Amino acid sequence: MRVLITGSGGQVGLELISFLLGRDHDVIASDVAPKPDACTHDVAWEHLDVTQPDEIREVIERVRPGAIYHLAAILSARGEQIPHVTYEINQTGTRNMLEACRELDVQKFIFTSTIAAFGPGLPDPVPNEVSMRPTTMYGITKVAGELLGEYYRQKWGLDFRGVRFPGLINAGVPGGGTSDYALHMYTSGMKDGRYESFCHADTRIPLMYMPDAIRALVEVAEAPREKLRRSIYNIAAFSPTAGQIAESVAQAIPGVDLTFKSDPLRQAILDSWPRALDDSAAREEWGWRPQYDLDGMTADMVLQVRQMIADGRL
Ligand code: AKB
Repeated sequence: MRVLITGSGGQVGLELISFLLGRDHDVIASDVAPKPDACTHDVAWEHLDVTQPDEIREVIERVRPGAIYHLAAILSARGEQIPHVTYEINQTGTRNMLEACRELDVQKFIFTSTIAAFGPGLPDPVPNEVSMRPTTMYGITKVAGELLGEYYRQKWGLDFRGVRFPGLINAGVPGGGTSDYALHMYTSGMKDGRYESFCHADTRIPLMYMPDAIRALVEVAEAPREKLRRSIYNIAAFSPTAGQIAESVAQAIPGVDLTFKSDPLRQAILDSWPRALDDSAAREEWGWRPQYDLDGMTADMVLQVRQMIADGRL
């Protein structure tokens, strides 16, 4: 099946392209930005601004995807700097994409939601279905995207499905998230020998290594519809404190200097998110299982980041 990916140049998009091409999918990448050097694949790359309905229709009519992975979004920390732009891209952009699918008869829409869609004061771990009252523009637009997609599914039969990602870690350049402190402990820790996290050492949020996240997204996309009793699934891997991540990194990179200095704005965002997610629905309905724990991720990250530094990519 031909798949169209929006927001292909981001942290998730570049990894999703590699994964899908490796499985012989017919992939059309798209982004508002040109193909970045980090994308070394020979993949079709369309200019696509999700705030522009005419442009969306033109691309979809031409490439005729059977499914769309909708990744285009501004993340939480960046989103608080530019909330109005975030609303346009995340909220209006998602509506535009869903509407184009309805008009042009695209069958399947895969949505990436997030732990940021939840708000404070919830049970630990947070169940799949719970009252969602996020405090960031990013979180608000992701809840709205979940609800809107569900509406298109019920009213017009669009096969809408997706996952709520934890904070994602990979050997790459992050894009404005509040969970990025975890990634920087590895990348800056190895490149510069030090990193000061912008949160307290006891900050704890759900995290996941990117290979698990990409596999989850493709597994939910390809699960038989009759197995799915809902549209959006919590997925979980591990929930270490920031201090525990620092310990894991320090064991793998002796001498690295990892310190903590909380930034009030980003700390407040992190404190509003779940400590852990209950992913039993994903496990039961489509067999989700993470493969990486914290130390497994650290072992692989160290190899990946070392290679990036050696190649001059970091
Ligand atoms: C962010 O930090 O905004 C994202 C997320 C948790 O969705 N990584």
